[in-house]
Amino acid sequence: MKEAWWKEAVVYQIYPRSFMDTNGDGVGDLRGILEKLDYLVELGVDVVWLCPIYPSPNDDNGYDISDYQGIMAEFGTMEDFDLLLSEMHRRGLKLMMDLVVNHTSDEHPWFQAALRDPKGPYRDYYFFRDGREDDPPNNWGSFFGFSAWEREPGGEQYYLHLFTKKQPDLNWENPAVREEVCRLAEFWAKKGIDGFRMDVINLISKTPGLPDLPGLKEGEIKVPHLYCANGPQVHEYLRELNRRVLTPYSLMTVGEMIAVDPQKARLYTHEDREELNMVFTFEHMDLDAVGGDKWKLRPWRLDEMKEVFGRWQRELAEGCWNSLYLNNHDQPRMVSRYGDDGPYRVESAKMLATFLHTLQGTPYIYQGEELGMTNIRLEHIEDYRDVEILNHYKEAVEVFGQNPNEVMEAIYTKGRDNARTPMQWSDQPNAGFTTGTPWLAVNPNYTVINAEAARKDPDSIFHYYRRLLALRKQYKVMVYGDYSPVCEEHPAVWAYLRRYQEEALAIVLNFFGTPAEIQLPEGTIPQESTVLISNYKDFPSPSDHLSLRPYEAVVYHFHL
Ligand code: ISL
Ligand code: CA
Repeated sequence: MKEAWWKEAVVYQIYPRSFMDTNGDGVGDLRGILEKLDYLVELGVDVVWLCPIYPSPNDDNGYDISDYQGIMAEFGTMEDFDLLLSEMHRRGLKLMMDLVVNHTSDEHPWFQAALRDPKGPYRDYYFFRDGREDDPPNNWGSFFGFSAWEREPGGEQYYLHLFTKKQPDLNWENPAVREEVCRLAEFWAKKGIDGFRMDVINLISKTPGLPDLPGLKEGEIKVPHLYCANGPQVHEYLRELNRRVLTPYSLMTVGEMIAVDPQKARLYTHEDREELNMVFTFEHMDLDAVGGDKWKLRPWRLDEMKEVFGRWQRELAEGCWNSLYLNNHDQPRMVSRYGDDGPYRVESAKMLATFLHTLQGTPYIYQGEELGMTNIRLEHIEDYRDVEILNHYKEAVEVFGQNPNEVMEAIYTKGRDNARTPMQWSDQPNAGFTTGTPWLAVNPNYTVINAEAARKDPDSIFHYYRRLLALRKQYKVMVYGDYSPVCEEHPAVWAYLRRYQEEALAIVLNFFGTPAEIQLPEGTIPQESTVLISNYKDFPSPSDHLSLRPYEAVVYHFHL
């Protein structure tokens, strides 16, 4: 096992729009992040990943970029950015920027030039194709509903957009596009940033010819994973970027990847291949969806979670590395989804934290997770801001005639705005996030769930995270240890061992709100073990037979 700083790091993800507003316009900003750096230091994280902060029409909140080398006016200026970066470095924090280069905004000068001049050099930066009669060029659907093709304004052709129609896909087959990407990545690298989180980066190589998906009915459309994910040239493109920018500037990288399994992830992350450090998988995120359709709800199952995590832990153990997350700006709140956001909110949030921070990989904390922030239910569809939610509602209700109440239920469970409500800093109006009107509703539970209260309470989820992060610094086994499950078939308890050099951990987690008993093989947890952390005031002493309370989590440590 090769040791590396980014394997030992814990990353904190900031959604700048919702983090902290300092000028009362209801939108978070860079000065707000600056104000809260000491909070992050107190928590003990090492790296901050900033969701996009570049100029953007905000059709998809910054994931539609119109200038890759500027700062969104709402968020501040380049001076603010430079100050933020140097203040981060002064505190020992590293900065990871979001690199969104599968697509640009339709308001990006490249796309505007492509529209203006169909014969000019920018046309081939994108995918423009003729339609078929009155239909789009093929049967591909966008990730956000409706066709992946839009007729160009005032022109004859269609352009491809795997996300919203304001996010035209870049054509990476064009060497000029790859050149631009290297240049803009290098612009930030030269400023001294420490890494990139790469948005849907395995979609950059499309199957040549953009063929129709097989097996669809006349007029039917579908997201074309088969022809847009892990395409023929993706590794070549990533290696080029790695050779020219990532390695020369020693950047930490994580690629967000739709439709990867561990075998594919090995190709992206193996240390000898010089592509990326790690990927964000979706396999565990898909376990409460029917057929990969996030809006078709089904309950997640512990056995399936164990199977997915176990497989990733095992398959990436040699020469590769995992990222570990249970929520982000695209996913519902972890405590609402996998724990209990009612009576056992605190216990279950701590249990889930224990889980993530005791697996092999680099953990990612999404803002507010350390407070146990929860999902939200807003009464009217008009109260929502996320383009994915709004498009889905429109398509589901208007095109497919689904029952609006059922559609709203799915939005309450899965919608991205669950994660995007403003950070809850205090019990002051608007949770201390803004003195103005927040761009998205604040969760009314801020009076109880907020950073100020959490910092004062030694038993809070916040302080539990601090302890977990401190333990990772102290015990290498927590970072590098291998993963071996124990009693994998247990219906309620997730138990596993980690071993590294002379040290071992035994982790036992009750994933449900009812008491659970577990009989471990003899000697699994030796008598002389000590407890590193647990989420109740007392804990079961080392034994092969454990009785666990609801959502109880215990980490035992012993020497081999
Ligand atoms: O949000 C999702 C879960 O349903 C996905 O469909 C999501 O769009 C996918 O995870 C890709 O996400 C990334 O790229 C999108 C952007 O909207 C997301 O915020 C970003 O994380 C397009 O840039
Ligand atoms: Ca602001």
